[in-house]
Amino acid sequence: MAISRRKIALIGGGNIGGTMAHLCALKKLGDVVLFDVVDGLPQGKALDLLQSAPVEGFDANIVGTTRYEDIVGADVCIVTAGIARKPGMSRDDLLGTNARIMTSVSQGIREYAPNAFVIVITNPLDAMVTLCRRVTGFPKNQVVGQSGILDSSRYRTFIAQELNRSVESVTAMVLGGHGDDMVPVRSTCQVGGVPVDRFIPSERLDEIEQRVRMAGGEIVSLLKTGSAFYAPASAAVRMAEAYLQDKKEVLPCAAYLEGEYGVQGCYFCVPVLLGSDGVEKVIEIDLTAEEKSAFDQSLSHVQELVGAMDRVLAQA
Ligand code: TXD
Repeated sequence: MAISRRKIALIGGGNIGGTMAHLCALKKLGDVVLFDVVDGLPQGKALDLLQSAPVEGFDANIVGTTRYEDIVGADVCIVTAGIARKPGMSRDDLLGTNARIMTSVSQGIREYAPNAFVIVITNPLDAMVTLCRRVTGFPKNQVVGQSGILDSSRYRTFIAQELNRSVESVTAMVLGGHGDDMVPVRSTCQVGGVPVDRFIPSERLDEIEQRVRMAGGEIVSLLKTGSAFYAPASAAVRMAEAYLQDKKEVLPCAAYLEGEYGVQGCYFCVPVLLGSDGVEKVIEIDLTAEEKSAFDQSLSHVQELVGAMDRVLAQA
C-alpha cells in the first residue's frame, strides 16, 4: 500500500512560517498546511510556493488556510503565531499578547491535531512552550520548544568566522533560557575535535559568547520591522526532520524537565534525543562551575517569566 505523505501544519504564516513552508517543500518532508488569521496571507504564500514545484522538482500539497479544520491529522505542528519584536523590545515584552494567541492556538491544535508533535517557536519561547503544553494537555515528549539549535548555530557561526574554518568543523551548544542570559557552553565547544580555547583566548571567547546572547537583538535592530527568520526556520525544520525521520538526533531543545539537571517541572533548553516519539530522552552533560552558575541564573529568569505569564493570564 502506498505510504501517504506526512502532513506538516505551520501555525503562523509570517516570516518564519513562510520560510519553513519553503524549506519543508524543498526537503520533500511532506504536505504543508500554512495557517494564519490574516485571510489571504497563507493562501497567497501557499499558492506561490506550489508554483515553484515544477522548477524545484517536489510533489506536495501546499495549502494556505484560516480554518483549523484544515490541520486535521497533522503529524507535526510548528507554532510561530504571535507578534515579533521591534527595536527596543525584549522577548519578554511580547508576553501578554503572545500568551493570549498561544492559548487559542493550543486549543486549535488540541482539537484538530491531537497526535501531532508540537514545536513551539513563538517568543518569549520558554513561557510560550510551557503554556502550549499546559493548554493542549499533551504529554511532555509531544511538546518542545525551538531555542538552542538557533542559539548554538549562532555560536558555531561566530567561531567559524573567527577562525576561518568550516561551520561543519565547529561543534558548540547553547543551553538554558532563550533570553539574554542563555548559556553558551564553552566546555563543549570544539573545532575539529579540539577544544576551542586552544585556538581563541578567553577574553575573545567572552566577546563572541556575548554576541551570541545578543544576536537576536542585533538582527532586530538591523531589520527594524521584525526579527530573525531564516535561521529560526532552519532550526525548527531540523527538529521536524528528526521527528519525521526518527533520526534519534541529539539536539539542544527546550524540553520539560522533571528532575534532570536538578530542574523540577520547567521547560528549559538542554540536549535531548529527538525521534519518532518526540523528545525521547533528556541527555545530562557535565557543566563547569561557572556554566552551572549561569545555568541556574537563566533558570531563575525562566521561572520568573512563567510566573509573570501566570499573573497576566489570571487577569485576563
Ligand atoms: O527561535 C526562536 N524561538 C525565535 C522565535 C526566533 C526568532 C523569532 N521568534 C518569535 O517567533 C518571534 O518573536 C515571534 O513571536 C514568532 C514569529 O516570528 P515571525 O518573524 O514569523 O513573526 P511574523 O512574521 O509577525 O509572523 C507571525 C504570524 C503573523 O502572520 C500573524 O498574522 C500570525 O502570526 N498570527 C496568528 N496565526 C495564527 N493564530 C493566531 N491567533 C495568530 N495571531 C497572529
